Amino acid sequence: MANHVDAIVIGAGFSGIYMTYKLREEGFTVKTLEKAAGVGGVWFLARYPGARCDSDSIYYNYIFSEELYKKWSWSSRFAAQDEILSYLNFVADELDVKKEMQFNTEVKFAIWDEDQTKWLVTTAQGEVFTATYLISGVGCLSTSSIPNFQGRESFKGESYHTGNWPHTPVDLKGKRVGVIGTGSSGVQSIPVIAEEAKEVYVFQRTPQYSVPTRNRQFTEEEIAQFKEAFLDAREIMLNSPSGLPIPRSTRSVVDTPEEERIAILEDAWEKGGMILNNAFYDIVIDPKSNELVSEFLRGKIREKVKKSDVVEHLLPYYYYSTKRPILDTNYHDTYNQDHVTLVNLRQQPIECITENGIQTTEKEYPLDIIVFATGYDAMTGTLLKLDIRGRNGVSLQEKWENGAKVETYLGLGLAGFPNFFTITGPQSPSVLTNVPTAIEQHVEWISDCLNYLREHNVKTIEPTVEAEIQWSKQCTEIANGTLFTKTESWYTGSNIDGKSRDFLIYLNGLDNYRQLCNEVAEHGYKGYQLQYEEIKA
Ligand code: NA7
Repeated sequence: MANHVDAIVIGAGFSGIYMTYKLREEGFTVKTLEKAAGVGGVWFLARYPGARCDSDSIYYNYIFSEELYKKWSWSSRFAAQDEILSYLNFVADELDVKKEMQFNTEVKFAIWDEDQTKWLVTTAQGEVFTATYLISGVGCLSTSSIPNFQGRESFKGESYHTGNWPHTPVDLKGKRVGVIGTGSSGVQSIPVIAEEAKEVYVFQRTPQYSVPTRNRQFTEEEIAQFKEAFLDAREIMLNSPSGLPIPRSTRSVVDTPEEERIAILEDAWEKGGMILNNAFYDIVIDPKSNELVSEFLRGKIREKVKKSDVVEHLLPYYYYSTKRPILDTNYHDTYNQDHVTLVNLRQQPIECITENGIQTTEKEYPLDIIVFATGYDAMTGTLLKLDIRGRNGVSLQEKWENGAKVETYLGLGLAGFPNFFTITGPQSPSVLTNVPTAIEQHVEWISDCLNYLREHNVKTIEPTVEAEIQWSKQCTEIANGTLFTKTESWYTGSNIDGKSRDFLIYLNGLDNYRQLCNEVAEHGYKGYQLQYEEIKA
């Protein structure tokens, strides 16, 4: 049948590229549908000034192929967006997967056809595809969010969201730029915007902890060393909780004598990157431990910010690391510059956006450009937008009660949605790991699963309701034993007005998770129900 394939993959980011390749190599026919004009996923879209990855670049890549790894060389410790996008294009070309991909193609509906046991996928352009399997590679942070500020449409200047930045340069020279939001995107972009703009106004709702990236260019010798050490590093990454070559810490903050604790924190601070938040095991478990680390980081902000009337507004009070840990280059130092103004929205909330700029309860800030660094409808936003309908026409919105009751099995599958898989779906380790490593684990597990189904003449696979309930309960219980659930963040969904609060990340580490997934497969897909083909005599 025309337009029928074994598997449709939605999205051509890190997940979609590898999933497409893996299935094609296993002899399945694949069609990958991507809304954007090229590969890259979030790295295609989030081109804001200063956009950079927060995992060391030598680990922020595919590790399934030694040959592929050794063909690419990162220029610096933390790669900028354009280099990551070049890398993803390089991989897609090396693996020759673009021929399976259709760009500028937005999936609108995916409906399970009970009689024909296949998915009917309709695009915004009106094309219809059918597939035995449907695989989501839409990522956890792909639906950008702009809060519903009154009067937004009336603004006469330019406005951009960091997650959907124009592909042509934005001229900031001589402009008055307002940035709303101080998450990773705001913290990365503000110092770079301040280098060009005439005036910068940062509209901050929550002050942030931040650790320096200590970004630097690699030498030829270092690059050769990384390639030499690849196999060892991969082994540790595959068996670590974070997917990075950082072993599980056994050190408690409170139980470490003060002098030693400070020395560890200072060392992590000097090294930069994600070392500090992984230095102790109880930072996000024990409030006392958390406070000691939080205070250490507040001390660093006090040292950096020279303006005494500004620094007090920049001191964070939430539990460190319960919002996504932030890495920066000169973020807090930026507030020492006279053309940079901090607006504390806790004291003067935004009332509305006017045709000239931003009106708070205290005054109007005239602006030429507004940058919305206001984040994403994370974890579930994109999936819920897709309109996926499983058995009996039940939509994902209905199943998840519009996000109020999100349940999955392993973050990989959904009861009532046969032959549907979610790469880094809700309730998998996803964003609390080095995401490419988590993606590889899911892609390989899904590919093995499809092979098993083919070999065993299985027509459909889907989780049982019981397995889903148990898994969701387990994820919630683990999360409730931490401080994550006590903070307003995109991890909990509280960044989106009206979104239900839920913590949708499996927190026991990628190493334990990998083992659980392997056990499920080894036991003939325990927790799933399988429907077999009728074998004709
Ligand atoms: P984040 O981390 O969700 O940050 C969004 C920021 O926008 C954050 O400072 C929010 O303040 C602020 N925000 C959101 N809504 C509002 C309203 N209504 N008013 C004022 N300020 C608001 O998104 P990012 O893009 O920075 O980072 C997301 C991930 O992308 C990042 O972790 C990387 O993995 C890549 P709040 O803290 O909620 O008070």
